[in-house]
Amino acid sequence: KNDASRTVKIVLAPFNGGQPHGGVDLGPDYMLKHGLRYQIEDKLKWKTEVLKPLEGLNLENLKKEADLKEKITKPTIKRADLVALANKKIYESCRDGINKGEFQLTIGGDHSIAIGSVAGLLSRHPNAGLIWIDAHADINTVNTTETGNLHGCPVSFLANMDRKDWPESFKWIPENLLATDKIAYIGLRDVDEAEKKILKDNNIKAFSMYHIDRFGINSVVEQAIAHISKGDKDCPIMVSYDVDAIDPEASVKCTGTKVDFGLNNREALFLCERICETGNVVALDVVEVNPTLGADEKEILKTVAIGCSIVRCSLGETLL
Ligand code: 4U7
Ligand code: MN
Ligand code: MN
Ligand code: MN
Repeated sequence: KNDASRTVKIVLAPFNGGQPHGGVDLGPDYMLKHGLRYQIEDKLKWKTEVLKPLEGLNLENLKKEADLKEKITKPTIKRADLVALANKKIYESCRDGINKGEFQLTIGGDHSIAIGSVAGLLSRHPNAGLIWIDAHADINTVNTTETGNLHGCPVSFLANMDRKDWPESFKWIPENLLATDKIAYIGLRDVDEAEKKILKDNNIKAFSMYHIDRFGINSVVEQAIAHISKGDKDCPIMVSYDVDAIDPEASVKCTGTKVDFGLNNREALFLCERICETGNVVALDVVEVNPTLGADEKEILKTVAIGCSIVRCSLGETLL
């Protein structure tokens, strides 16, 4: 439970190496400049502390070096060692830098950073369930990815899929971290064929936009919570929120892999409110905010603002 300490540890993960675009590393800066910390402290009365696990890494240099090398070697997954290194740092921060009862908020960065944040959370709460809110399933393995972009693969690493084919640099990820029956997806609408097979073969609970239209967002989130909690009313919950789950026309134009016909703004925030209402949310990622992909200030502001709203609603702002 989010107990009396009411402290949010904000883990900054300004990382863009899991996908091709620059700019997604500016997500944390923009959200903080939008007043996120003030909103959490003054409006919601939580204490905040900031952790910077990637400080001291020269990410842009390391990326250039990796890209130069990979021009020749053409590996099937891109910048693997860099993604592994950054995530190991995020993992260690989330594992060691956060105390019992404190809320883990990780701000990306591209979605590959969830390898570190979720692994860190699970090292402190091994029975936690994971709700993955996204247009995409992000469960490609090192063998199925067509793009080679590791932000499309984090769930496969967390669930230990195809481990024998992982680069050595990822082997710090604990083996029995996340069971596939502790995952529930919400918002899916762009899933690769190979990913569909993985979801099916592993019987993974996945609610697409179809299910939201069919049953309504309330029923979907209820089913997702029930599925990952497995009858434990105190089961810790982690939410990994990719803003591309939200409809581009509704608010999220500044993200690297936009997909039409997503969650509307109320559905997007209702999810956070309902999950918060359980009293069991222990961690949240907000990822894939890319302020450089906006056509104008207004588009940037809309995406950044809903990113901040996701955080506040997850901390209970709108619950009476
Ligand atoms: B995101 C994709 F092929 N599936 O693997 C891939 F469509 O974190 C997209 O959800 C991944 O934004 C999107 O590259 C990753 C593609
Ligand atoms: Mn996505
Ligand atoms: Mn994602
Ligand atoms: Mn995306």
